[in-house]
Amino acid sequence: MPQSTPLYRRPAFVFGPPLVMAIAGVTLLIQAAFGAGSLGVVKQKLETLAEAETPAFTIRESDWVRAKLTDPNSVFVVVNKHRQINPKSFEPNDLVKVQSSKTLDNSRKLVLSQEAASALEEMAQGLSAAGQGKLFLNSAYRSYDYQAELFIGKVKQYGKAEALLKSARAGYSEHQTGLAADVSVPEQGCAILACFGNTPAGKWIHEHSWKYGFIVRYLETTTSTTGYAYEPWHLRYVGKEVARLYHANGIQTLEEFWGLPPAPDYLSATTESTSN
Ligand code: DAL
Ligand code: ZN
Repeated sequence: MPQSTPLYRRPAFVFGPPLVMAIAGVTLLIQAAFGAGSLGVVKQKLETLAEAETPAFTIRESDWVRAKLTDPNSVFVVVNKHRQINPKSFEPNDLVKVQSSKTLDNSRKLVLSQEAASALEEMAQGLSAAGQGKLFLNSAYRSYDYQAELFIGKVKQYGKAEALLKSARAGYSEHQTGLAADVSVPEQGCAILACFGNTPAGKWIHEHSWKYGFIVRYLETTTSTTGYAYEPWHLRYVGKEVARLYHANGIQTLEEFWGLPPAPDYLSATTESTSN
């Protein structure tokens, strides 16, 4: 009887067929997914998909959302030199003290609207985790009367023309909504100065604050739209969805985002006895 010999197969015979089938399967899947055979077309389809990930901000077409642009209780509210807060003496009803922590110094005991406060605390953690130091909260919610005092002080200090570039009149400051925060990182210097934008922390805030729902509201390039000089320290909480779309579409002002007219100057009817 012929002796049976042990069955020996070369690895190519053992692994070859499943490998070929797997490659064929993946190719078929790609073809099914993209409806094309050539790699060039697949690449083109992938590029188109990547482009589509820059989301269109159709949110601004929604009547429900647009109605909120004048609502000071909404994170969508737009306040500028044409858009006084209504009512002008508005006070948010959900102000909370921003929590001091290892990553955030709120020794001034300032308050913000609840959602903005939590977002700022979260951002301070992100900033510190990125090795950018401890966030200091310089200014947050400001009442109508306090804003009036600040504006008068700026006029005395700089003259009216310069004051108008630096400070809002009472009733026209985002700070009155409880959604704006002025921040610094004292160990890096330039607190509440334009050079803050060139510090590592200022750059980090410019690049990452959107992830927490903030925008840097007054850029170097946007004075002709907002009427204010560069303020790399002034963050406006707009909510994570708007901030994400704002960032993804390279938007520079809320006016542009919402399709509103530029507001470089107050309208001529604006007369505020407390803040002229
Ligand atoms: N400094 C900003 C413009 C404000 O006063 O609200
Ligand atoms: Zn500010």
